[in-house]
Amino acid sequence: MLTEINFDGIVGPSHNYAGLSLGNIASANNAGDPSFPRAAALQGMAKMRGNLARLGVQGFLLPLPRPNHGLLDALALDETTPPQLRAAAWSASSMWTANAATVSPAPDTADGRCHLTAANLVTMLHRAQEWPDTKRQLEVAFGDTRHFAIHDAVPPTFGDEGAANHMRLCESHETPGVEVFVYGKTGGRFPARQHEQASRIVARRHGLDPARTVFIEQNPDAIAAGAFHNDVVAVANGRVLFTHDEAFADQQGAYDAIRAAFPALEVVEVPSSAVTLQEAIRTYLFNAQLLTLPSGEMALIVPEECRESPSVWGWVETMLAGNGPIRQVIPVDVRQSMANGGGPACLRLRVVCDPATVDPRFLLDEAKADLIESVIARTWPEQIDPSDIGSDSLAASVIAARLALLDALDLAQLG
Ligand code: SUG
Repeated sequence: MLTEINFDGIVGPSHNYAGLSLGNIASANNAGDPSFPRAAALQGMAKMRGNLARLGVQGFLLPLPRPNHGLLDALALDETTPPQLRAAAWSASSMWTANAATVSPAPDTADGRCHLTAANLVTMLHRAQEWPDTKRQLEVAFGDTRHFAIHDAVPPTFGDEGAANHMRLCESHETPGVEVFVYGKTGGRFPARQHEQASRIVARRHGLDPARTVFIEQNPDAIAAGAFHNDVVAVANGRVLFTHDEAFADQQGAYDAIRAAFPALEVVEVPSSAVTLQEAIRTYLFNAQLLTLPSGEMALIVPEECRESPSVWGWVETMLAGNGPIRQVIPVDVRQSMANGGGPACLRLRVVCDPATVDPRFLLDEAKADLIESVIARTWPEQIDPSDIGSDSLAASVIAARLALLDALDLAQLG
């Protein structure tokens, strides 16, 4: 039985606010603030527990090794080096697993396996270091080569940000779906992180049927407003595309192109007159997990920030009073991640597969959630101030914390 499993990134012990992501408004606004890694990781665990209870299945991926000594050496740091360069090697950004890889489920691919391409994330230094370690972890979690194929990242300079710019529409997970790749064009005030050719390379590698593959341009105004990934302004699940009306360069053209490949498409569009692009980006209404519950109803898992916004919550209440496909809206507290521009959807990688084919060490149950939380509570730093980045004592404690988690989960091989 193929089912969708959300693999959430466990927030790493070096989680901090270094302002590393140009074009990510939250990251810029919170640069230099103290961070709270333990609280951050526990917020992520609470979200996972909620979805485990709702869906009966939940996966996770582990933090990558930080500080990254290979990167620190390569940067030849000295006292003249800007602090952001050092901070890059300390970033816990692998928590946003929507950027770990692009995933094409088995029914969509030519060889009938689920294909994953690690995202190169080349636009940002702190993210470009992720993919070799990410790929190593994917090869363990999805190591059964009868069911999975794991690819290297797309070569530079074609920026690829993984599932954050990829949506899948389907009638059921057992049947072929339509995969939608959203890319940006350079030239605006902020970087366009997803290159069209990267998306096309991923689609070809995965053996997707061109008749069921759609390529769409992001709205340059959305990128300029802070939608550095398409999943900040749109999310899809089943037959439903939930989107802001300024998400795509040609909004109607985008709907027409998707509908040509997927006639059952249902669009839930939020007009700018109800929620401005700026408010959508501030609250991350669209960086939501759109879930199909066992009852068949759809639920939207949104950040708490949405409930506090009169315009966003007003739209939500009006939407719920109607008879659209989204029947529940559930706020969750992921404020520590949000302060770096990562909402509920950034924190998860969706993999449609048979859970029995996944390495069980990456699947969560209540007992394992207790275990992970106890390691986090015992070993994750409570607070990191920007001036701590680079200190030997902090390095020792974040390295030890991660290794304690790997040990507890019998995954020391990733050390
Ligand atoms: O790549 N933030 C991440 C947020 C990623 C969100 N993911 C999705 N939308 N799918 C990024 O910009 C901030 C790190 C810092 O500034 O310290 C950061 O990397």
